[in-house]
Formats: sequence, C-alpha cells, structure tokens
Amino acid sequence: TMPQPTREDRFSFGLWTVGWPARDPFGDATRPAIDPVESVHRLAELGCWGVNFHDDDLIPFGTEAAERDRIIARFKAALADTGTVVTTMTTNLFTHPVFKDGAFTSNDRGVRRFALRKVIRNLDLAAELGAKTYVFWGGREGAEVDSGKDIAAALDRYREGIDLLAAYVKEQGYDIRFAIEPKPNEPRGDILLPTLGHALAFIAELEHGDIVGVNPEVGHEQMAGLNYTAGIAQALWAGKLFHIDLNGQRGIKYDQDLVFGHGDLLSAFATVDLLENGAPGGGPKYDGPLHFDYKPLRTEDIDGVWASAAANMSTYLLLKERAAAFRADPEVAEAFAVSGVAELAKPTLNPGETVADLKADRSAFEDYDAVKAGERGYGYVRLNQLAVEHLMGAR
Ligand code: GLO
Ligand code: NI
Ligand code: NI
Ligand code: NI
Repeated sequence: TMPQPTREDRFSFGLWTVGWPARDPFGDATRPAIDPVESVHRLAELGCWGVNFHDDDLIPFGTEAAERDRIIARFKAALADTGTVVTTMTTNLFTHPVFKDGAFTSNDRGVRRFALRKVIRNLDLAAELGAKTYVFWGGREGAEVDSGKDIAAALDRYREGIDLLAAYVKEQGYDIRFAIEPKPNEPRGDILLPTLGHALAFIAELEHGDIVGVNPEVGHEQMAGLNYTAGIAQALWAGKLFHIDLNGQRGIKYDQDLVFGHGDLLSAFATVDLLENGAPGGGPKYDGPLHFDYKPLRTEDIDGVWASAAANMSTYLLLKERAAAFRADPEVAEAFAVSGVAELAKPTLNPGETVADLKADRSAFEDYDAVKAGERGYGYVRLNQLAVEHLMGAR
C-alpha cells in the first residue's frame, strides 16, 4: 500500500508546475492552462499542504488594478476553502520580452528599476498572503556573449537589488526571508550565481545577508554535474537552507524537471535521509516546506498531471520510510562505525589543545604508523550496498 500524504508532511507545489501547459521551444502546448483555483483544490485533495507561485502565475502580466484585486480575492477564498498555505512566493522576471537581458542585471537601467518595482508589488502581496519565503531565480540574469556583460558590474547590480529589497522587507516588518535559486544555464547560455556555492559566496557579500539564503533545486545542481545532497548539506551547515526545489534530472542536459526520484534515485534517497534524519553527526535540520518544482511530462494528459503530482509525494514518503529503516538497522549502525562516520564529528584537536601541543605530540607524527593507517578499509561499498538494499525494500 502506498503511503498517503497529509498536511503534516509539509508538501507544497508551484502553481507553475502542474499548471505548465507543456509548451517547449520546439512544440505547442499539449494541455490547456489550468485555473490556479482548480490547482489549489486538486492539490489539497491529494494531501498537499502549501503552494508557491510567481506573480504572473496568478495575475497575468499587465492586469489592471481592479481585476487584480478580484483575482486575489477569488484565490484567497480557494486557500480558505481548502486550508492551503501560501508558503512561498516569487517573481516572474523572465517571460516578458522586457527581461530578455535580465532584470536586476539588465544592461538597461530602466529595466532594472521596473524589475525592482515588480518585485516590491509582489512582496506586499506575499506579506498579505502570509508567505514566509520569497524566492529569487535569476533565469535571465546572465549572458551568451562574454564581452557583452560586465560580470563585476552585474554582481554589483544584483547585490544592489537584493539588498534594497531585503531592506524594504525589514522596514515594512514583513516576516519574510529570501532564498536565491541557483541554476547554471537555461534559458541563458550562462546564468549568474550558477551553483549553490556561487550563491553562498554572493550572500556573504550582502549587507542584509542575514535574511538571505538559498533555494537549491535537485536538477539545477545536477545539470552542473554536482551532488545535490552534498550541496544542501553545505547550505544547512551554513544556516542558509531556507527552501528546496525537489525534482528529478538525468545527468548533464537541459532542465528536465522530472518527478522527484525519477532521475538519480539513490541520490534522492540520500537527500530524503538527510532532510528527514539529519546529518549522522547532528547539526541543523531543514524544517521548511518540502516543495516540488517539477513538470508533468509533455506526453501527459490532464489525468497524468495529477497522477504525476501525487507521484512526487508518494516517492518522497516511500523514501522516507526506507531512510528510517536504514537508520534503524543495526547492521547499518555497524557499517557506520566501520566507516568511522561518527568519528568525523569529533574535533581533530582535544579541548584546549594548541598548535604547540600538537607539535609536541609524537604519536601524531613521529611515532604515527602512516603505513598501517593507509591499510585501513573504510567499508563505504558495504554501507552503500546496505542503502541500496533498503532502497529496494530488500531489508
Ligand atoms: C527554473 C526554476 C524556476 C524557479 C521559479 C521559482 O528552472 O526552477 O521554476 O524555481 O521561478 O522562483
Ligand atoms: Ni528549474
Ligand atoms: Ni528545473
Ligand atoms: Ni526551481
């Protein structure tokens, strides 16, 4: 029997995920647009807790004020009817032609000012709807031509934009934190802040970086050939894992946005193990929404849309069960010990020990048997095989 998601599981979806009509660069839409109000109802029926959306997902670009108010009121009613939470909001700074050279980092100053105003307006709505996280995915913040973009200046403008908006959130007293979503490329040839590491380094340069963290997406890190689980572990370590975009990706290619677990399943197992059970050595745990940023395959019909939404949640819950069994298995505990996993949590120096003490410790160097230590097996294959066996339900 498949585990059934409930609101306590903290699952959320972007309205743009199920709502994607499956238009791609080579083909027309294969499905009709879905009314966001219907998405809220269908997702709630499936056991989903929250939603996340771009301003334009709900309110089409250019909608005049009275119509905007009507749309928002109707949407609020759907939230209230279903008990759905708006966990997160974000801005579409990539679809309209005005943003073709970027938003905060467009070479055109007027575009940059327009982008800031578009975000500010939606931040006010985010506060009104109770969203706690505001995501920044800089899809058009990038370039194809090296000499066409002064990267240092672009980063200055990116910083100026994020700092201005963070200062605004603080001034208004909004209970909102920002999460920057890295991506290496697509739709631009190269995107600024291409990986989690670039984003963390950027955040360290901000004036208001205290309320800015990251929103790493499985597929985006894997498009760069990187390990998603290791990446979010570093973000957690830095206290910056404010949000996550779960999905699936099969290697270094275009952004597939597959169902979670439909890409690298063993990596997805490790991700769920980390999110649910924390690092073996302890440390901060992720407590934000379990958010899916996927796309129903273009080959799906409407029924397939909802089936694929459910698939994300049930895959997560199955992996959660497997990960709990993995951690509870005494053979796994033994394998962890053989691998020395817990030993890494122990500081390398003793409490109060100085460099001089270390230099005086002959057992650390002069008398240390490096040859013998070099013969040690770490048993990682055994540990991984135990993970595979649990993942496959063989244990
Ligand atoms: C595209 C991104 C995009 C963001 C969204 C939220 O590749 O994943 O879907 O997650 O704009 O800000
Ligand atoms: Ni993406
Ligand atoms: Ni993606
Ligand atoms: Ni995303």
